[in-house]
Amino acid sequence: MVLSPTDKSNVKAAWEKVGGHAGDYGAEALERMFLSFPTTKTYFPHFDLSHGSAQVKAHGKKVAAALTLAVYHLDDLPDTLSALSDLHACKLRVDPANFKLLGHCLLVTLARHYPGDFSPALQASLDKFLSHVILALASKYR
Ligand code: HEG
Repeated sequence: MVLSPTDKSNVKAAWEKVGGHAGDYGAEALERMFLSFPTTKTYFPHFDLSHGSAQVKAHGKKVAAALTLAVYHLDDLPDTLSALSDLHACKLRVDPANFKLLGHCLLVTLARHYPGDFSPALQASLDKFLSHVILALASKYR
């Protein structure tokens, strides 16, 4: 599975539209993940996970910043996300199955905020992008 030139331009255009909302959408995706897939909460025992939590907002910004970096390094994702993969694999010990759950929640969040843009073709491009990010994040697990 490779990102075609169309996928790349779809992803870049969508992320440009997200612009300064990236942190908020990251936090919304996290809230959706915690509510829809409660086992993911076990990795955040030290967080206040209630609606509007400052910790979730701050974490949403960090996740969004990593995704922004990824959008600018679409041809180089494993290297770009190598340290983050190492952190999740060796230190945080997050089961990589959880990455898909957050990816799903990110898609739902974008679909909700951009219903007019969210064509099946854009969904496919974003889904491919997130799959590549997830693959890169999982790379240090073996
Ligand atoms: Mg992870 C920390 C990105 C999925 C659990 N995550 C982080 C950090 C980033 C990040 C940028 C901060 C790293 C740092 O402080 O240097 N996470 C990230 C991405 C994705 C992801 C891009 C998937 C798209 N993370 C993820 C999932 C879980 C998880 C699915 C668990 C269900 N992340 C996790 C935890 C921390 C981070 C527990 C540490 C939080 C803290 O204590 O501040």
